[in-house]
Amino acid sequence: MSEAMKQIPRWAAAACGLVAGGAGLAAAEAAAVPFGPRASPVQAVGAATIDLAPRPLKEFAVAAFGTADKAVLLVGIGVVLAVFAAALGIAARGRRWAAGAGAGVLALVGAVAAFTRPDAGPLDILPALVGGVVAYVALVMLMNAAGDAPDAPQAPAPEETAERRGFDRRRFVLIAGAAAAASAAVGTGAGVYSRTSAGSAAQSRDFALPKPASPAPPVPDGADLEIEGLESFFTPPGEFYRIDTALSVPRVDATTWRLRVHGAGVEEREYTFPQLLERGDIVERDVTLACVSNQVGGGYIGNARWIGVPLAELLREAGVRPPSEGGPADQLVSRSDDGMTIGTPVETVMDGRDAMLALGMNGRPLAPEHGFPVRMVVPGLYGYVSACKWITEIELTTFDAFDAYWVPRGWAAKAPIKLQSRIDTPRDGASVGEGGAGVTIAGVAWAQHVGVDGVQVRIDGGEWRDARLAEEATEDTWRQWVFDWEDAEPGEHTVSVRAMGRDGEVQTADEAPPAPDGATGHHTISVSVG
Ligand SMILES: Nc1nc2c(c(=O)[nH]1)N[C@H]1C(S)=C(S)[C@@H](COP(=O)(O)O)O[C@H]1N2
Ligand SMILES: [Mo]
Repeated sequence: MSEAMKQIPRWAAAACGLVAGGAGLAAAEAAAVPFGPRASPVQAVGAATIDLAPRPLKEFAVAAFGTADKAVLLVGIGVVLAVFAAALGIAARGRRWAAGAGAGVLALVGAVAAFTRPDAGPLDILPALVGGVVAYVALVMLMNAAGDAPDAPQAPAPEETAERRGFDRRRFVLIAGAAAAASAAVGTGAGVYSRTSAGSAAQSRDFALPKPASPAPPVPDGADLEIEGLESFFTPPGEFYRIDTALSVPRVDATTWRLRVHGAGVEEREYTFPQLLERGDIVERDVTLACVSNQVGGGYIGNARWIGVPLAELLREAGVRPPSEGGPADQLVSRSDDGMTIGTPVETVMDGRDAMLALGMNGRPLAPEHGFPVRMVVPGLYGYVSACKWITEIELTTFDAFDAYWVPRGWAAKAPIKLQSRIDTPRDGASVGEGGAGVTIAGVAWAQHVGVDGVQVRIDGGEWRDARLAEEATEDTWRQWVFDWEDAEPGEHTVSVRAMGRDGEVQTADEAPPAPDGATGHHTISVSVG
């Protein structure tokens, strides 16, 4: 008696595993619907992977995949899951206990990931458990239906059993196909439902932004040079970079949202969203946000018009004094709906700059991915030490007493934005200036809350030559510049840029990576002049 007569072919067993894994996944997604997208075991495992990943891996992911890093992670989890499920199907031939053990492992991984999320409740383990049970039951039923003999692989099966159980390829493909289709329908339905109806019911973004008591200073005409290939002064909303650890965008209900302010030297307060909207001290400001992970020449920087509550005012109301006035707290820790923690110096937030609790961006309520309903914005500090999205809590504490999320992961606790400049046009590697005409080189420079006073360009390591600066909007925004390269000779050239801060700093040539507190070096491109 051959193995094949009591066990189905390996490919069919692998297919059973895949289909059963898919059924478990679909069931888990459906079971997660009442808890919101974050309770999905896949999301939880992804989020846990992000938190556990060592810094070099995260840097690699951001550098290699940019904002698609999360999609790549989810696909990776899917591939691992598929390989595991297929192997499980093969292992379960004639050994149903293996099906149970494998499904149990998957359920456990999902449940542990869900339960250890900072925003998790005990019920969040349910979807993973449901998924595990469904995967097990589906695998056993599929293999039985396919004619695999359970639990008797060693002893040769009697003749008639083998005949009765003979593997029918056509019937198997039909059954497995139907099961796969049903899982796909349930899984897709659950995903669509939690992203649309459930998600949008929980938050309404159609409210009117308040009129600012203090409008943004007008942007001078000459602030935007309007040169082709040069990023516009205001980053187009759809192009504003997005960086966060949230695998699915938190959907926060503004009607039940609260901001709790508490900690050392504070009279504890709670604010509702309408209370913030109705305040009389709303400000509107243009601020250029930058990410510490931005490489020299990179695009994790954007300029927007923000409207919100002046943070220093709100803190003073609650009795907060900065350390320079004897306040006991030197660190403001903001917490978000998804558990992120961000630490900001209290002194910086209260030194007179336009730190705010932003309610709107570019004349509209915040988009969900940019922190709806409320986020922090502090001119001059990298996002990971200032720009908490989906903020729900502000705690006054000390840098000694608490490390925010990124600090134990190797990033600096304090991180002012570094003086930087970027060449936007021409692009690195471009062929330019055909026919001996001059070449327009243009870009942006930034030194938030200091101001940019000069930009210089250097061709082929020669003399630094002054670029022409666009009008300055404010010292909290980036500044465009242009250099007319009239004496461009045909051939290959390198072009570098550096900026000068209003405080006299000259942008360093020393190259440093983004970690631990921001990249330095000159943005340098190669061009070929025709
Ligand atoms: N809740 C939360 N807020 C966050 C982050 C995050 O991961 N979670 N990332 C920070 C980082 S690193 C940056 S650079 C900015 C980016 O803001 P944006 O996505 O709106 O451009 O948000 C900050 N706020
Ligand atoms: Mo960032």
